[in-house]
Amino acid sequence: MDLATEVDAGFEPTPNNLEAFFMPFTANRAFKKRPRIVNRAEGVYYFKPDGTRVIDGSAGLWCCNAGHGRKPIVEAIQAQAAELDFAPVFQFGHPKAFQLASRIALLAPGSLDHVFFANSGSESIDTALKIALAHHRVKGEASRTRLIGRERGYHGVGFGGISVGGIVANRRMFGAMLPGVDHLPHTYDRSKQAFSRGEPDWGAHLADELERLVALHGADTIAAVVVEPMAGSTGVLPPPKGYLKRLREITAKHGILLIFDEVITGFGRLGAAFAAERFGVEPDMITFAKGVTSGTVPMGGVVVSKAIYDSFMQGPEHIIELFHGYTYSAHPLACAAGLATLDIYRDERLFERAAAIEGTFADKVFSLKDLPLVEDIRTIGLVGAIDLTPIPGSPGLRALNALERGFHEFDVMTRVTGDTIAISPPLTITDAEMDELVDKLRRLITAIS
Ligand code: PXG
Repeated sequence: MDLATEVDAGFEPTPNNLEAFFMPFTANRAFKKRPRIVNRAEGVYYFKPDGTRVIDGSAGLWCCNAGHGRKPIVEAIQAQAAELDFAPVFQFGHPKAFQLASRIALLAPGSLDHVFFANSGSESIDTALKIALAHHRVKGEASRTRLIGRERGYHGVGFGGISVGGIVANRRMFGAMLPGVDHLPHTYDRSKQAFSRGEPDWGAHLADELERLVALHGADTIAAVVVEPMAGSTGVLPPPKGYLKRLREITAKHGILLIFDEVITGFGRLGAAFAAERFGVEPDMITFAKGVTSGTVPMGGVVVSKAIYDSFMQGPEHIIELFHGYTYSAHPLACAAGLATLDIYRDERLFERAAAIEGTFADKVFSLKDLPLVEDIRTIGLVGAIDLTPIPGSPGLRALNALERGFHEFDVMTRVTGDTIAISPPLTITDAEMDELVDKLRRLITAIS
C-alpha cells in the first residue's frame, strides 16, 4: 500500500505500511487492499479513523462484555501499571492474583474452587488438558491419556486445542497433532432444529455417542471430554435440551473428566456467570478467557474442582505439584483489569441483565426471518446466528461480503463463519442499540441478496 492510500485509510503518513503485520485469521491481501480499521471505542461503538461510528455487534471478538472504554477498568489498569508492573507468580505472588482467583472461584458453580491462570483461551485449553492427564497420573490411573473433543468444536489454536477441536481448516495444515484423540459428533441438524430459540428440542441422544467411544477405546484409556457448552465459533450451536446433563452422567459413570470450554460463554454471555450454571451441569473444569477482563488485557485460565486440586496436593511440601505455568500467568495488569471488570458485572448486574433482555434480543434477531437469504436463525443468551444462503460454488463468500459491506457501507461490525453471521453484542446494549444493530443487519442482508 502506498502512502497516499494509507492517508486515505486514516493513517498518519509514516515509513510503515500495512505489509509488515501478518494478520491472524485474516485474508491479508484482501484486507490490505481495503482495510477495515478502527481506532477508538466507547460503549457499544467502535469509531473509524474518520470518526464514523460503527456498532459493535460482536463485543470485539466475543470479549468486551462490559462495553468499551469503561472508566473503572481503564483506571485500574493505569494505577496497576504505576504500582506494580510485573511480579512473578512462580514461587512468589502478588495480592490481586489471589483476590481474583477467589472472586472467580466464588462465581463458578459447586466445588469448582481453584483457578489456574493463563493468558488466552488457547493456553487455557492446553492447561486444562494437561491438568486432566496429570490428575489421572497422580491418582494412579496413568492409562487414561485419551482426549475426546467434538466435531465443530473450537478450542483455540494450540496443538492441544486443534487436536480436540473439530474445524477442518484449523487442523488440516498442521500435521498429526496430538495422538489418541477422538471426537463426538456435533449437535446441529437443520432439518430437525431450524429456527430454534435457546436449546433445541432435538439432539440429546447425541451425547450417547460417548458410550460408543467408551466401548471402542475402554473407559480406562480416556482422560477427559472437552466441549463448549454452546459452540460459538462454528456458528452458534446451543446444546440440545438435556445433552450436557447426559454427557455429565456418562463421564461421571466412567471416571472421565468433563471440561467445559467457557471462553465465550463465561462471564454473562448466556445470562449467568457460566453456562454451567445456566444449564445446571457441573463439569470438573471450566476454561475461561475473554470476558474475564472484558477484553482489555489478555487473560485466561482454568477453574478446577477441589477434587482435582487436592489430588495434586500430596508428597513432600517442597516439591512443585504441577510443572506448568506461564511467565504472564496472573499478570498484575490483567488481575487489576479482571477485578475491576468483575466489580462492573456485579454492580451493574450485567449477567442478570443479559438474562432479562434475552427474550427481547431473540425477538429482534428472529424478526430477520422473513429475509430471502435467511436459512436458519439461532439465539441463546446474548448470542445470535443467522445462516445465509451460500453463493453457489463459493462457500463463505456471502458472509464475507456481509462482513466487508457491513463495515464499509452499514457501519456494523459482526463476526462471520462459513456463511453464518454471528452476533454477540456487549451485555450493556440498550433496546435502541439492539434496534440499530438489527436494522443495520436487515439492510445489509437485503443489500447482499
Ligand atoms: N475456546 C473457545 C470456545 C473460543 O471461542 C478459544 C478457546 C481460544 O481463545 P484465544 O484467546 O486463544 O483466541 C476461543 C476463541 C470467532 C472467534 O469469531 C472466536 C474466538 C476467537 C476469535 C474469533 O468465532 N474464540
